[in-house]
Amino acid sequence: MTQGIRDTHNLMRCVFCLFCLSQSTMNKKNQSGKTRSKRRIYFITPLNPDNFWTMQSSVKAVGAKTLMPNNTLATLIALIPKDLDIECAYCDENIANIDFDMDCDLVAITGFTVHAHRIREISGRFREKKIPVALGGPFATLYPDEGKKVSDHLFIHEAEYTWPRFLREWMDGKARPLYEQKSFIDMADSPPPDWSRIKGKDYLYFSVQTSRGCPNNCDFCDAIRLVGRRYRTKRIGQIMTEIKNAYSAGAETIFFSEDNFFVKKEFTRELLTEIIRWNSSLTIPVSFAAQATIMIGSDEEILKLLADARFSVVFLGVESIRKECLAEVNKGHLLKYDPFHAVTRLSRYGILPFIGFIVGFDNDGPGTFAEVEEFLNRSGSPLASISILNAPENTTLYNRMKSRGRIDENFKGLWHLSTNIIPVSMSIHELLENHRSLFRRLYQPENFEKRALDWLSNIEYVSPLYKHSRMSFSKFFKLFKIMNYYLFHEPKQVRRLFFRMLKNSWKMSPRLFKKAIMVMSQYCHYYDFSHNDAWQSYKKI
Ligand code: B12
Ligand code: SF4
Repeated sequence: MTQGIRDTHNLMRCVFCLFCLSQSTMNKKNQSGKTRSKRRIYFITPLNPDNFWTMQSSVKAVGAKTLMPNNTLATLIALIPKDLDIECAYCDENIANIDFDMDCDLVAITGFTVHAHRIREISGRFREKKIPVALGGPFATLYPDEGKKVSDHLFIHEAEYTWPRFLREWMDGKARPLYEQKSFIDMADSPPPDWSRIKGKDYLYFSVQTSRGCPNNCDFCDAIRLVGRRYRTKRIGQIMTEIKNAYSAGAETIFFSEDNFFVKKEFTRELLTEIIRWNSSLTIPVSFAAQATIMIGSDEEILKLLADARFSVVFLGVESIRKECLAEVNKGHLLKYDPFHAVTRLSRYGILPFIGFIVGFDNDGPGTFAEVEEFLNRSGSPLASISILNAPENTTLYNRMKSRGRIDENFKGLWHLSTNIIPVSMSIHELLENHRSLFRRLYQPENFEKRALDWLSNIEYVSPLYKHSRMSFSKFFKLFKIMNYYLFHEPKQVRRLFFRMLKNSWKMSPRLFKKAIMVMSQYCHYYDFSHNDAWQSYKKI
């Protein structure tokens, strides 16, 4: 389906929605005294603070507004029982301003710890107007005492069962202040997200969640407190429906929204086989991205399936190349895999390893930064995210650091700029300075260029399944926009690098040209982030 047709489809859906909203059957008085036919819930995703993960430059370069739409709210909307007279208003604050005068009966907010400040502000504004607030998500679940203060209805853990129950009670005027899901839900009961309120072209990626839970137990991780250690998957048919829905809503790249995509081989193999069947039949296929541990690099069969399914990027949690660092935080499960092999194998299949490193372990030292740089150069890895070890509250790491008097009670959740751990292997100043200068060195145009060309020349397999696929008009337009971005937003040396990369990749092979564009669409984010103002204020965080 072309972007144009998809847009028309979305527009028709919007018009249809407005028509529905205007139908007045049983008019009720709402809290503001106005007359409306149905109860209205205003769903809000708070603004992301400026941080590495907003990938703002890559987003801007392709003309989108933010990285990806919120899976959570789209899931909550899909969970509204059809027999209840409820209508929805929706705001992703990363796309549009919140309408604080919205005529609504309830505000539903989601958010991570990084959103805590904004959640407080938004909730305060609506509660001042006597509009009740429902709050759920990682912040609400991990900090319930804080959550209670800023909401009227707090949701702890997953809400597939509690949200519909709440809605019925709320309609009957019997809603309670606390809804807690005590056991993990069956993923078969999580419905496909309802994307009808978003515009595909506002987003760089779409998200589809295939599983929850991770069997590992890393000391610094709060994901397992949210979703548990039992790996629970959706059914393959369910996932394929979600993928197809995302495609119809305008997705060009789908990001699998789970902490660890590769846990059970049988499941991953079956899912990838289905994706290949579907994607290779499309004239304009989609690309995929996911997060996984380096275990994925140990399986040649899965790597080929990933390439055939059209995975362009895998966020690969290497974390550290010092074994003692991994052991220190209970990441022993990674010790049996060689990160160098994982990275280079992924690259051989033309999949960009977007490597996740963490620095600031007790077993790190001033030499760590050069080791990371050497690893990336040697493995020909163009892109890596380097974060600083943090100890989120109530994790094993937090408790350990706390008992040693090494916690600076100021957890901001911005792992790329600050830490709440008082380091032992170097001073905090040394850690932050070394981290920052490593980031800068890595993304200097000439250093990046060498790694990027190495990565391209290491590619051995490009799936033949998409030989006859077409580039959509929208993709073509994006290429034009990326070019525009480099021409008008980047300094001369970066601009020149862009054109050199296009020329050199074309010379290597026209098939590598598209890969070079993909890498370059990401690089601008890394370059800009390493020169971003956020770093200027990191000492104050
Ligand atoms: C996809 C994802 C991302 C995407 C962003 C997706 C987006 N647009 O929101 C990317 C890759 C960009 C990302 C970035 C980051 N992420 Co992230 N991410 C995830 C991931 C893997 C899945 C989230 C998801 O889609 N869930 C699917 C939905 C359906 O589930 P849910 O949100 O939990 O919602 C359910 C319930 O919580 C509840 N619920 C939620 N909200 C509400 C609201 C109401 C009113 C109700 C009733 C119920 C309810 O109902 C839902 C259905 O059960 C989670 C891991 C995880 N296991 O959850 C981490 C996770 C949420 N991320 C995390 C972190 C730390 C980050 C970063 C800060 C990373 C960093 N270190 O710098 C950045 C911040 C980005 C930013 N927003 O600025 C942490 C959050 C921990 C915390 N204490 O807040 C998690 C848990 C991962 C972890 N390892 O700890 N992330
Ligand atoms: S592998 Fe990732 S999601 Fe799993 S426990 Fe470790 S940090 Fe958390």
